[in-house]
Amino acid sequence: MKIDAILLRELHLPLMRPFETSFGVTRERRILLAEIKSEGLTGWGECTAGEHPYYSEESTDSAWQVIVDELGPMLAAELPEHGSNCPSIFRAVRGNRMAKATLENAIWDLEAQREGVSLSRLIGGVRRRIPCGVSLGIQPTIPELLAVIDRELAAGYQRIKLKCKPGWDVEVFEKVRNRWPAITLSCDANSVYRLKDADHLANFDAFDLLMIEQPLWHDDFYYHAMLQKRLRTAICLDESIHNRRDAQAAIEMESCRIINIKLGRVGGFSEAIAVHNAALERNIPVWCGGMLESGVGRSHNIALSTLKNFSLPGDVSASARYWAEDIIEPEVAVSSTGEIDIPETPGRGYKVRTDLVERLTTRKETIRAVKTVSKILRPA
Ligand code: OSB
Ligand code: MG
Repeated sequence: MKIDAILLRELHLPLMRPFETSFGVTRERRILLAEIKSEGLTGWGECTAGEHPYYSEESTDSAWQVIVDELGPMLAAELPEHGSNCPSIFRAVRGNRMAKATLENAIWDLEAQREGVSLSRLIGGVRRRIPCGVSLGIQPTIPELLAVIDRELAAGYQRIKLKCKPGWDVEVFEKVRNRWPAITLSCDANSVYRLKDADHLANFDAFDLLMIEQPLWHDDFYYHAMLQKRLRTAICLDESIHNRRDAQAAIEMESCRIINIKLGRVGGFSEAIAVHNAALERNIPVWCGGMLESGVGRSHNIALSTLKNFSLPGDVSASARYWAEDIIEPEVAVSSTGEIDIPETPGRGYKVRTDLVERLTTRKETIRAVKTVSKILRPA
């Protein structure tokens, strides 16, 4: 396909509620959207980098620079036939996976539209609906958390994940389990504990958690393997897994029994599918993580979640949990049984509300093979 233009934009979207993790609080997202035009079609991608390089080394600003100066021009100079051509087009650039995924996922969207199939079908998805969970940030008080859980369970969500940190863990799990002995419950530490906390982490075993996500260092397999030997609860890796080799190594070392797959963290659909397949071959279940995406990134997550081995509920939930108004239509809705129906229309299956996107845009840049044209619309 001939790339006619790549348009990169930044949008500011306030979250319905602040989202607190062990690494900080997010109140507003700065979202980058890539719009790739080819032969009359438009493919969309979203960058999942955070506003600060806290979850990973990337940030909104680092991704902007790498896309505008490096990846965009590389892609615009090529004639990719498939989304799967992107990793080799971007090979000269090390890391910067979220920046790469922004463009690669838009090419997959374009490819699905050109083939007249849904993105789910294009990647070999087998599910017509996917099970959904929610990720609940650290709350000011335990009663407030219990009220939030009450609401999410009433909405139908199949799994509750609690962000945790020292001082917001065992006591919280105890109160939640006392109130709901049978719900599927998990936790996510975002790398806040150390191996010296192993005895403390072993206390989590009392609460029958489905998993504990990324308890130790963001770049570690070895100490997670040591920790896993001391826990009955399954460890799930998120931050540590960047590609298929990481997944293979972590599984062989028994660093985890479950893997969270995020499109941005692994660099796009090609590698996400490779990680999925590596886990499937070794009987390790996977689920789709979230990065507080707008509807564009969410629609990619929904398609990814239809692959066979996505057997656990993901952090893929309804638009209305995040945004007063999402930038897609229809918005992502979750049924009373906690499921999302997979759209069957060509591409991602959700239209982008281009007027709204245009109104929310704070900067945009058109990237061509040779030169770029920059426009600052209004100060951030
Ligand atoms: O670790 O899964 C995580 C959000 C930002 C950064 C990291 C994580 C998260 C979430 C949110 O847990 C999941 C969602 O999008 O609802
Ligand atoms: Mg996580």
